[in-house]
Amino acid sequence: MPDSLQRLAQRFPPDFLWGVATSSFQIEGAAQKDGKGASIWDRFCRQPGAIADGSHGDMACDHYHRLEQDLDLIASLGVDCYRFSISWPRVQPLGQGAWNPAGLDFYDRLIDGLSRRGIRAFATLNHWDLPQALQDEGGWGSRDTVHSFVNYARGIQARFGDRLAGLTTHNEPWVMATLGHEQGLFAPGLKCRRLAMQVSHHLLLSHGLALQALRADGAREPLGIVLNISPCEPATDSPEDRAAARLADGQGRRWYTDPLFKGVYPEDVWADLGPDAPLVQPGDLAAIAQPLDYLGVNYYTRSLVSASGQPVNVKAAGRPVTAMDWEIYPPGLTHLLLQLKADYPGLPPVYITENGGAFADAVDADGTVHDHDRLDYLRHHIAAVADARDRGVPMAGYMVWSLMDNFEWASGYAKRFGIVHVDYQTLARTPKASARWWQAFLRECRARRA
Ligand code: PNW
Repeated sequence: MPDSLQRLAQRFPPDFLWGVATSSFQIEGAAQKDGKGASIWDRFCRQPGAIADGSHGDMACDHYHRLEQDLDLIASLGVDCYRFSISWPRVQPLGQGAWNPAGLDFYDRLIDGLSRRGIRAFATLNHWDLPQALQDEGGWGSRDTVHSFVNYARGIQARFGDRLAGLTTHNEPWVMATLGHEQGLFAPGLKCRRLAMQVSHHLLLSHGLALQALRADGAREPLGIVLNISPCEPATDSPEDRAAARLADGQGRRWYTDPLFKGVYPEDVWADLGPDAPLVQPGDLAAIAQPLDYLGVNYYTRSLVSASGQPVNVKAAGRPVTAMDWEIYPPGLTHLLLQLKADYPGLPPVYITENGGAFADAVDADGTVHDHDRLDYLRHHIAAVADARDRGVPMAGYMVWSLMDNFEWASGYAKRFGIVHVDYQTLARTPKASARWWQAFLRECRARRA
C-alpha cells in the first residue's frame, strides 16, 4: 500500500528540499529575441524528421515573456526550490566573447523573483542548448569548447553565484554524448561512436575544470553535476544477460561516476570501446575528480538488458509504462541509490533533480486535468526515495520533472510531463490533479517544520 500523504511526509526530515524543474530550451521560447544567439537545438529542430511533430522551440511555453506569472505559479505550489537552466546562447550569443545584457537581465529577474518568493534557485549551466557558433567550430568534440565552457561558468558565477543555492555544470552528459553524437536522435544529430566518447570526456573535463575555476574564484554556492542513471538489470538470469547488464551499467553509469568519484574510467568499458576510446591527456582524470558538493540524479525508469542486443519489450511483457513507453518501476530508484552508496563510500548529498512521467492526460470539458497516473507515479517514487534514505543514502532533496508541459525534445509537444497543463493555443497554464496533490503534500511537509 502506498503511504498516505501524512505518512509519506513524515518519512523525510524537515530540511529535505522539495522542488520542480524545467530547462531553458524546453520552456523559454523567444528564440530570436533580445540578442539571443542560435543554439544547436534551434538548428536541429529545422532538420526534416528530427522532431516527431515537426515542431521547434521558437515559442515553447513563452516563459521568457510570462516570467512573473510563472514565478507566481511556482510559488503557488509551495516548493522550497526551483531548478532551471541558463541558456548559454541567450547570455553569450557566440559562446565566447561578448555577453548579452538583455539575456543576463532575464536571469537576474528570474533569480530575484524566486528569492522574493522565498524559493531557492538551482541553476544548470548546460541543459543541452550549446551555442551553434561553438558547434560550427567542432562543438563538444573540440577541446576548445571545454575552455569556452569554463569561461562561461565563471561569468555566470560572477553575476549570479551569491544568489544561488546550487550551480550544476551539466545536465545528463550521457544524453548529450550518446543520443546527440552516436545515435543522432538529439542535437547536434551526429552518428559516430568515437566522437560521442570524446564528447563524454570533454563534458566531464569541462565539469572538473569549471569546478576548479569556480572554487578558485571563491565560489560559496554548492557545486554539482546531474546524471541520468538507470539501474541496469539482466532480462533473464542467464550468465550472458548478466554480463550484458554489467557492461550496460558501465556504459551508462560507471563511465561517468567512476571518473567523478575515483578519477578513473572503468576498465571493462574502456576495453570494450577498443579504437573508440577517447583521447585523454595527462592530468585530465585528476581534474575531473573534483569533490562534489552534491550529485543530481535524474530517474525515470530501469533498463532491462539482454545479451541479444535487442531492447526488451517491457510493454509486451505486460509491465506498466508511461506515454514514452518507459517502464514504471519505482523500486529501481531505490536500487540505483543503494548502488551509488555501495560503489562510492564518500557519496555527497544526493538530489533527485528529475523524476516524473509523460501520460495521456484526460482533460474534462471544464478544462480539469485528471492525471492520476502521474500522481501515483510521483507518490510511489517519493516513497522509493524514502526507502533509500532509510537505508543510509544521503538524500537531500527531490524535484519533479516538470513544472509544466513543455518541448519534449525529439518528441516535440506531444509528450506531456507537466504537473501544470499548457494549452499550446492560448498558452494558458492550468494546474493538474497532480499539482494539487503536490501542493497538499508540500503543505504537510511544511507543517512538520513549524
Ligand atoms: C531528461 N533517454 O531527458 C531531460 O533532462 C529532460 O530535459 C527531459 O525532458 C526529461 O528527461 C524527460 O525525457 C532524457 O532516452 C531524455 O534515456 C532521454 C533519455 C533520458 C533522459
